[in-house]
Amino acid sequence: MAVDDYEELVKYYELHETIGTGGFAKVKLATHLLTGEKVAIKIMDKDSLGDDLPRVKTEIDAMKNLSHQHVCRLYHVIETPKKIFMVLEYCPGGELFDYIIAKDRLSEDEARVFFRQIVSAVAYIHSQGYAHRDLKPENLLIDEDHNLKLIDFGLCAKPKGGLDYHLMTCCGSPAYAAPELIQGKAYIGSEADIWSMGILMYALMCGYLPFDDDNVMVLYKKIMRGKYDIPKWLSPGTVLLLSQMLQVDPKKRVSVKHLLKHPWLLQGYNCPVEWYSKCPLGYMDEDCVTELSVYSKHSKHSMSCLISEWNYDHITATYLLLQTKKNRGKPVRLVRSLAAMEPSSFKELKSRTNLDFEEGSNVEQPYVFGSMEFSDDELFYDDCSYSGIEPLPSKEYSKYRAELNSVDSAPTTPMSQRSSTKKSENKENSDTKLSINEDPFLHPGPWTPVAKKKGILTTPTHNIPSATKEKSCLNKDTPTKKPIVNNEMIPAGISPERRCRSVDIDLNQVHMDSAQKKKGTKVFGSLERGLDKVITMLTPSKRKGFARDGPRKLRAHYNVTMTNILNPDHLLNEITRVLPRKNVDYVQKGYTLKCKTQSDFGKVTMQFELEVCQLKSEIMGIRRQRLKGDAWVYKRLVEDILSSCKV
Ligand code: H91
Repeated sequence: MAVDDYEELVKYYELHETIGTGGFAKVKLATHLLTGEKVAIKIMDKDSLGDDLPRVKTEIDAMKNLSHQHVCRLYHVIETPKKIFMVLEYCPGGELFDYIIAKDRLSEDEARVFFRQIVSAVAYIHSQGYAHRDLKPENLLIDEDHNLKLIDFGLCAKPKGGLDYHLMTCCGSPAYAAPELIQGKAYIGSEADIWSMGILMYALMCGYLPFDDDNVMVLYKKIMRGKYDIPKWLSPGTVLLLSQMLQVDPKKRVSVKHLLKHPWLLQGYNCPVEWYSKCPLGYMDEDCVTELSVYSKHSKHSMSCLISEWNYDHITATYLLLQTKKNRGKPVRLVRSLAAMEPSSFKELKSRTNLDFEEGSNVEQPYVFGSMEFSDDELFYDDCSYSGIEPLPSKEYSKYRAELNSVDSAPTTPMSQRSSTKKSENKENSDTKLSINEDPFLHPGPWTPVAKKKGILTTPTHNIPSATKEKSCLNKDTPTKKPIVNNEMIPAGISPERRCRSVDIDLNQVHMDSAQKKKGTKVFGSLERGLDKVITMLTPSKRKGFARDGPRKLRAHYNVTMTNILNPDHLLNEITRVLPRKNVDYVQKGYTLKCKTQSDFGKVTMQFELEVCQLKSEIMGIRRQRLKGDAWVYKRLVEDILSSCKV
């Protein structure tokens, strides 16, 4: 990892382990330093993106325009000469796909809870003029409240003339593709999404796909015929709804508008699906603005001007994460400790862990800066600059906050009109000194000017001699464009490589009812059926049971299969005996087997991990995680491997 590329990122986030890969991206767990909130960071390497670059641009543009309770939220976009980082809402429950297969299939009632959320998200994105075009359970994540969040907008489309205009590009996953799409006909994006939702609903309630085949041509024929099995456990109401969504003729397909109040979706609820956004774009929460202004010693008016630029920079991220905190009932406070901003070496001296964020042990600690040296560049700024914007100590803070609330009547709510399309207006209203892209939350230590290397997402458009301007490959028609400073300041002395160090948080630390530890025969669902616990993050300091030489101690999770083998080495040997027979290559790292399959041409078709772990009462388990490849093919392969093991 080139430290340089991560320099900007680690100013604001502490990076943890990789939690997944999605095609051309790697996704890491991280902690936002100022709020202590967990985020997922999608990391893309520009050189490797090649033809996928437009997809990234599409995704970023779409996500900047979407804000909905069932759409994964984009907080921050960072572009460096080599990398693009997207800081996203973290969903600890992982993919809906894994959840379905762990349970075999969902009951009608549970499927309805999820399906209402899917309809809500899709109706919302359609209302914003977008078609998703890749709806599938792998693209729906489960958040900490067990709610769904739609991800992966790389294939979405926003037809210029509106969503009723025809599209031509055939995209998405074949098994979820509508008949008109695979025939290469012009199609309406929203109608194609309804078909995919039909496939999704079938997968939720059956645990397999209605149209499936290893041979894509055979699969396409099945889709075009539109005939699928109806298992006996589906209720007549479910069968009816499926048939309305899986209509080969798109004109006969049910519309989203009808879905919102479809009798199947209303059962047990007496209200239509709420599709409107509960967190509209541009909304500004007064408490959050106040906290940000107090913290950075800006007036509330200046702060709201800065926020309302919605540049998806650190200001946007800090505001949105603070709002997330508030929505979860946590205190609307930014971390007032050195640890959030200081060089990581200092942080280690205090041996601070992530637990501090969660348990708030030093969240409220006052932080007083010692004497600071300022570089010449610092003198360039005044009231709205870096100088004197360190967080106030607690006592002063309360006083300042009270004063601010009584004198500053800057409009902070409601801001529903201040959507991204209104940005220019807001910009005009803002204090000109603030229109430069400084980060008012950063440590005002000895500052070092850093020339923006290759600003292709947020191209600096002023203050730079035109000859030296470099063009962003992503910002051609990004709605938000504002002039930003090209000599952005960063605190000197930060050691990014330290912040990048993974703390190896365990994603599989979940609780399990002992009653649920029944032994079954199915590899995925049955053993763990009923386990729908939210993942509990454990910090390194909590991981006392971690034995270096033995398998990791994990709690049961729907990604962990239990075995009746007591010896971890026997279990490991058994798996490594079976893997070559299934044409799976693997590399062993402790008790983790990093597995991959390859096509005849050497292309990696699937990547996943199998890890022998210790569950409660000496029971050995196998944690599985898909990193790359088709989810259903992975399901079959891992089922095959694990059922071939004598466990
Ligand atoms: N699939 C399509 O594996 C294969 C936990 C986890 C937690 C996440 C938040 C956001 C995203 C992924 C998360 C995640 C790709 C996210 C959002 C967008 C996006 C991408 C990822 C995988 C990649 C890793 C994902 C799940 C989907 C985990 N992931 N574990 N929070 O485009 Cl918008 Cl690629």
